[in-house]
Amino acid sequence: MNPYHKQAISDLTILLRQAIDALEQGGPELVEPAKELREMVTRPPRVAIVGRLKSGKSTLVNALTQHRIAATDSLECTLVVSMYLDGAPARAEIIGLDGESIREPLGNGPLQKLPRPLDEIDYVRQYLPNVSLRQLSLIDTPGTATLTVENEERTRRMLVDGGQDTRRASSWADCVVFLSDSAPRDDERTFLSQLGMTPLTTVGVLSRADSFGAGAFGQVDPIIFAGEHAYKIAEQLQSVVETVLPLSGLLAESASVGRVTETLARNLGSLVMLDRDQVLDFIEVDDPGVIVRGFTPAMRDDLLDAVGEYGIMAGRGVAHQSGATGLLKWMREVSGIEALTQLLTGDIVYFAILQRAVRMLDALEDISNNYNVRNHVRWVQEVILSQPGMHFVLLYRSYRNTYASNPNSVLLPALRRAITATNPAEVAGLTSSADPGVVRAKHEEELGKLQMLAMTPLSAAEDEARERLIVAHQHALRSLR
Ligand SMILES: Nc1nc2c(ncn2[C@@H]2O[C@H](COP(=O)(O)OP(=O)(O)O)[C@@H](O)[C@H]2O)c(=O)[nH]1
Ligand SMILES: [Mg+2]
Repeated sequence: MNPYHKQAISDLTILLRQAIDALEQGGPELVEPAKELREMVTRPPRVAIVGRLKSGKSTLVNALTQHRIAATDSLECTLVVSMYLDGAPARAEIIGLDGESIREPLGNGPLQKLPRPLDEIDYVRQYLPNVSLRQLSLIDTPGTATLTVENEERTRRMLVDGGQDTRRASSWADCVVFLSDSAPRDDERTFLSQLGMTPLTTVGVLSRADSFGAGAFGQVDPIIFAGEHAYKIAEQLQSVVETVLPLSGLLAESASVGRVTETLARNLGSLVMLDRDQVLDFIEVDDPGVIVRGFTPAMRDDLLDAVGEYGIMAGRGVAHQSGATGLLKWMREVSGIEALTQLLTGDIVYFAILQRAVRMLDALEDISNNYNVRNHVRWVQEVILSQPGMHFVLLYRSYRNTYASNPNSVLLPALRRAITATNPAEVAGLTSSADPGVVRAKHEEELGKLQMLAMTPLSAAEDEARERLIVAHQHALRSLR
């Protein structure tokens, strides 16, 4: 992450905490909301993983945490919303719709059974001492837009309805990973737009890349093909995501959770001399020993479970040549998990922090509707909104609101630039090495355009965005002097 953004995160967190401390002073009714908000702004940012049933969400959770914590088979545990957080001892808290919480110790693997009937459960919180979760906690969802309406309902209850409920602020997601193994459908786009995110806080993933197109035995490498196709999906999702990355969650998970042993690599390597048709036969015949002497069906199933058809076809050469170490390295690289991890631990963390700061402003607005505490909350709002440290939060709020009101607004590129900029030149869309005179002229030009926009019909969100941008350019101009 950019060091400038790192500093901004810690400054902003202090500011928000001070506001929450002040909020709490307003009376006993504000103690609970303050507690929720405090938890929200101090915990690690949280990414929600969404997508259809079987798009590879839970597999990705395991790959990201390098631990088999999320169930991926057809257990009932895959049907609930699960939150994964850093914490010891490893345990699950099953939260009922009645608010009651049941605690279960967690062994080495995923939660096996639910202590209550599925329809009585709100969500599950799972704690695990885990370095990745310390940076970014996760919400795994049972799926959207599937044939199973209940899954969709559970997911929506957490992310859409729950996302509007201030009493659940500490459970809110700050950014989203959207998995899809084909072109996204209209209902998925609608669902994504209801999450209140922006392209800066939403990452698209073309999942199951290893079986994309014609798969492991087709003419072209499925992962490379998926990489090319990802651009098309990114175009279709233009107002929702900025990038779509191809990912083989299966290869990533197996490489991350210790499934690749020397024995497995040796078995895989022993297939190196087969041609394409023989590999197909090897996968399909009852007894693979007739193709490769000594190979049992159990050994083959183990290989298929760990690396899939693509891993067998494309990974056997690597396994033969460089053993388990080389195979692991190859799996991490081709799976796409390194690129995704880099993205999720990069600047998106900063945008997630801006997102949640905006959500805190939303929450304050919501709480201020309570007549008894209105004056106190209004005062807190006024104080926080007047802080110079809120500049980027307010820009981001304009960006989010402008997206919601008009996803094609001409103001969006400028807003994005102003939010992501780390120096005055970038606010104007130039690089930091640009000549100060040129930078100044560009700012003047942008200001002129913004002034002209006042003559055209704008939505309320765009109107506010226009004003914020004027402030941003003026601010940048001043700091050039
Ligand atoms: N070939 C292949 N299979 C995958 C991949 N990701 C997940 N799967 C398999 O698809 C099934 C469903 O995955 P899961 O992560 O549970 O999907 P979820 O319903 O979205 O959580 C499991 O059997 C996984 O092993 C992938 O990238 N490639
Ligand atoms: Mg799942």
